[in-house]
Amino acid sequence: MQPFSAFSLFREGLKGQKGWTPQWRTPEPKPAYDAVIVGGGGHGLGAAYYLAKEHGLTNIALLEKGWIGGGNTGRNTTIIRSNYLFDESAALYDHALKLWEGLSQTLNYNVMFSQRGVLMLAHTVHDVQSFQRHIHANRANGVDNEWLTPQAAKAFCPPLNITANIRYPVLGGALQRRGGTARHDAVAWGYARAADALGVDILQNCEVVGIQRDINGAVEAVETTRGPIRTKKVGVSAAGHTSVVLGMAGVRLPLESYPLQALVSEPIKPVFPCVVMSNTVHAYISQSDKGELVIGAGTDVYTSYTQRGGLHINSHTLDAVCELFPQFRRMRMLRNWGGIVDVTPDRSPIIAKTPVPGLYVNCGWGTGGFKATPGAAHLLAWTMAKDQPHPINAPFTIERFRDGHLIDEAAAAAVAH
Ligand code: FAD
Ligand code: PYC
Repeated sequence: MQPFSAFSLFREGLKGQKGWTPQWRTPEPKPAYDAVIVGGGGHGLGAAYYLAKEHGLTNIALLEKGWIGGGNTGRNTTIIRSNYLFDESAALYDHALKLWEGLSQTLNYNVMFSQRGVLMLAHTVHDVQSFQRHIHANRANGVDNEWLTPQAAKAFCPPLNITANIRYPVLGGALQRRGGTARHDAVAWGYARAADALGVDILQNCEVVGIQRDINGAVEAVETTRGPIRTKKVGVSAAGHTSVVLGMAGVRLPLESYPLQALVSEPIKPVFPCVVMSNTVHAYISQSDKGELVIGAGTDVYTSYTQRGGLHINSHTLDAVCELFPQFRRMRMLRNWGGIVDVTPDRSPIIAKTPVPGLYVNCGWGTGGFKATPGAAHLLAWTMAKDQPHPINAPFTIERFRDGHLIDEAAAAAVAH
């Protein structure tokens, strides 16, 4: 309520008279930033970078509640591939893979992208048929993928056990040679350094705790643990916590958050030349440049926001790894950890405008968004800058869950959901 005075009555009385301008009124405060990104993982940092680099919006703040790269970006097993079944997904993930191919040059920072090949093992007739379907669909979309016999799989990955009398014998595998790994936290640092050089303000230890909307419902500010920040454009890229942040603006999303775990062995000399994934026995493994075997486990069966998970999940994964690679039985685990992934009903992401003007979201990458980092970032920046999606992310809307236009990629995901 405005204070009531003779002066305010006089001012109100003048209103409506022709040519009157309320010069003495406090002008609406200017937004402090042209855009704010919530979340300092690879996706958020990359979006800030592309907004500045490709769309000329350099007055940007990126707000991270912890430290940059401390979320899933620094916790994942770094597998990069684009061998997805449906046209929409293949286009999305291959867009990302093409950006990965030039990323170290683009950022002038070595993200250690290594195209050592991703081999997905088939253990049942169903696996064989499903992977061959993927191979045909991928090739039709211009995405590389090829079938390997068990012998060819072993030649590609010598530690692989292809004896026929094991519980889940290897019947062959689908190999994407352009797939591989990258150094996960270097991706966060590379984007952060490049964004910073373009003038982006990166604020760590700055949690977003509210989103303010104006009288028309559009975004006008974010509230943070370090005070309010005025802005008319907010992009949320807060994996695992997206529904919490979007809830601050009254937007409900069909997301569930689960812990997903990984672990590494003690470091050893190079023994493992590629990435191997097996849905059926549930194991995925590669070797980092530091020498550790990087092993991914499954999601917990309960929703949770804890950055750890049940120990039995790791123990099942280790059983599977030891069946496929018996020589690793004597290895010791160095450390394990978890991250929180948010999952949509069709296991495909959302990169879209929201019903709130000025609010954009990138989420729902579940267990597989590291590979998408440059692509997701690039498309979120595009969508924010132009207030409309790029043709590649146009199908990945929130409304698809209402309208039934699902992109049901569950079959292509390589980890249990
Ligand atoms: P994050 O890196 O999690 O960044 C989001 C940031 O938002 C966090 O830093 C968080 O602190 C911040 N935040 C949250 N709430 C707020 C708030 N209110 N205010 C401010 N900041 C906030 N994907 C693959 O493609 N290949 C893999 O091999 C793979 N393996 C995985 C293994 C594990 C164990 C896990 C956990 C995930 C794996 N993923 C994998 C998935 C992948 O890690 C994620 O999809 C991807 O890293 C998401 O990146 P991001 O930048 O969106 O999220
Ligand atoms: O999506 O490829 C993937 C993946 C591997 C491990 C976790 N996600």
